[in-house]
Amino acid sequence: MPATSTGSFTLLHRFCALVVLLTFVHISVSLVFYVCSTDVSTAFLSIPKNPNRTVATEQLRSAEDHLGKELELQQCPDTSPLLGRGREVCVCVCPLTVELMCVYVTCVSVGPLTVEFGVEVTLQQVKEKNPDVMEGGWRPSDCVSVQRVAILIPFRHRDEHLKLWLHYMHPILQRQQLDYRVYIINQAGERRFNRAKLLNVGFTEALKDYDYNCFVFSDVDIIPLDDRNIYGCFDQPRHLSVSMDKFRFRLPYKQYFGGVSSLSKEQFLKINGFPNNYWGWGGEDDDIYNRCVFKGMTISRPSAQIGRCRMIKHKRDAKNDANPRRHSQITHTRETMETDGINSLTYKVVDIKKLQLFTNITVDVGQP
Ligand code: UDH
Ligand code: MN
Repeated sequence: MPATSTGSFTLLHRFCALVVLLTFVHISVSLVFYVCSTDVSTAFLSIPKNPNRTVATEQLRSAEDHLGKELELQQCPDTSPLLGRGREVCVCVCPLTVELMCVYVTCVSVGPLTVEFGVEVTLQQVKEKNPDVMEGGWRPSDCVSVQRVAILIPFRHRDEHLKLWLHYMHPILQRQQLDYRVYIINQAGERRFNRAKLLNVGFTEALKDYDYNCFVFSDVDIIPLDDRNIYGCFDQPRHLSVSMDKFRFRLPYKQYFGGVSSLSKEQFLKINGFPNNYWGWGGEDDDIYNRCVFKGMTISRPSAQIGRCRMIKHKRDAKNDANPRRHSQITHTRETMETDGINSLTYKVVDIKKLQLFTNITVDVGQP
């Protein structure tokens, strides 16, 4: 080959290599810009794990019949894409603010949900802010939630706390894409309070309304600080209020199961529900913990970070003094759980009111 044609071939070869290199750089830069302009947490973390699974509930079937057309909604994603936003922020880092040098992405946590208890809220305001909440709850309209949750709150004379609870919780529960309803189980009269028995009543009464497969048991004064703390059910009974301000964001003791917990219908029935014989404050949560362990289950918990929550500061209520029998009672759970529980529950419903933000069940649970 003549020397001149070898020279032009080398030149052409170099030119082509340069074009390929420039193309590669162009694609890489475009890719980086694309990633940076996307909400990274949404793009990478929220992809449904089960996009092809579909479920048709009875409600959907009747809607189908009614409309006379095929209607099939997908199951909601395992992880709601609406959670955790505003806290985990991913930004593109461009050294010397030169955009072309924008080479890596960093994610920073910008703090928990703001939960303040000094605020004045009215039920009217909560209704206006949650127009889609009806009959005490909500369900997603664009997917079918596998979690059909009854949220049960033992209650008496805590109206101020209830307003705050509804104000903070309705938006969170909707973002969690739960099919849920809230039940306030209000103890009638002024006799000694019985938290666990009220929750047994809530379980029984809620099941008359709907085919719930999950039950969340929550004190009226506890609010989570992270919406990724799912108010649903898991493979094992779940303790949700694991990291409370009142206990300096730690578990007070390893077996602690108080505050907010959840059990599937199956798990609840396996332990014969909750004890009915803990009158006054304390011990019933330890008894429920014992029941779970004696039936071969373990306690599932969110991380200390996700499980952060706050309790409204308050004094001990009237007729809810510490139960002096509690220490002795929890040593006998193994025997008592078989005969004291959902299988021995008796009560009298005084009144049921189906309101927009919750269902109120007033009940006479008797006395010790
Ligand atoms: N509850 C009521 N009304 C009552 C008693 C209890 O609604 O009269 C419900 C309510 O949902 C409450 C839950 O039962 O959140 C548990 O009761 P609690 O809040 O009294 O329990 P806690 O573990 O006990 O918060 C703290 C005792 C107060 C000690 C004060 C010391 N500073
Ligand atoms: Mn409390």
